[in-house]
Amino acid sequence: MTCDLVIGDRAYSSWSLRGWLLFDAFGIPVRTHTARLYTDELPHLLADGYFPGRTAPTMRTPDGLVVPETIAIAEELASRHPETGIWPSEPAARAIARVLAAEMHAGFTALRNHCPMNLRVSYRDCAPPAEVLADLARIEVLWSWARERTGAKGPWLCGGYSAADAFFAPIAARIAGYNLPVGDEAAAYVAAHLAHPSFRRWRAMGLVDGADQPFYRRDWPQRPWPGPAPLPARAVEGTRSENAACPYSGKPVTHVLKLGGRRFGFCNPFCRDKTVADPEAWPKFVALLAA
Ligand SMILES: N[C@@H](CCC(=O)N[C@@H](CS)C(=O)NCC(=O)O)C(=O)O
Repeated sequence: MTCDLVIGDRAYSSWSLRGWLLFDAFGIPVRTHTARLYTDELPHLLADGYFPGRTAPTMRTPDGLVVPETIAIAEELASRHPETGIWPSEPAARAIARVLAAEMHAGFTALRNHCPMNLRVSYRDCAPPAEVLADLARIEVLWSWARERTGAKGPWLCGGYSAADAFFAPIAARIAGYNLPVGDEAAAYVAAHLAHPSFRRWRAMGLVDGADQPFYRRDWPQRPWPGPAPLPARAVEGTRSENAACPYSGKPVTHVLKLGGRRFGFCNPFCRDKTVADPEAWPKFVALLAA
């Protein structure tokens, strides 16, 4: 029994990223349906069984309940899958994680408007105005407060990875993508997000699932993406590969990549290309590589 989740372009839709992380980072299976933003794809998709959803993400549960609004998706998934730790089990940490997610859901519009999420580039300098710096300062206050109050020792805000972290993943992506000025503690938190396996998988898909959206283009000077460098894979012609079956579906190979002189095959171009974008993000491909 698997939920459906309507999402927008992975490179740009920050709310879709949050919604999807609430599944992938907690091991909950999901079937995604992608609609390209700034087209009529989203209303069309949502008209087909997702009433009253209007935005991405919108979830439909296996029993047919439609849940739009990311904060509601978090609550509903946490109720249905309490064992996954979407919210921390310790009461104070849980309350704090909820405060963080709620403030993120409601706020930081200056930062969100000046720096729309774009996982395809990183800018050296985006000339952040005072309102953006004020949003950043508030975010750092919340992050430090959460760590101090919950006694979090690891990379995440309230102990283990929780919905609070899923909600702030797109902010971490913006800090990385726009080189926004933050202190050491926040910078380490951003680095943890960029290295998180689910985030890497989402970004790898976002790098290859459609053309660039002109709305997000900025003329600021660019720099390399500051996250983990991907292994140097590239797409190649032909179907010759050392594996006969796609590592993801088990179907026959139709598309191939080359990595370290070896050829690996997949059953469709998207799965090949998302693997080229970040080979180490995909456990089944890593297993194939190690074989
Ligand atoms: N408050 C909503 C915001 C969702 C949202 O604004 N999603 C954007 C994509 S990131 C969207 O669907 N935009 C298309 C539209 O509004 O028509 C949530 O928490 O899920």
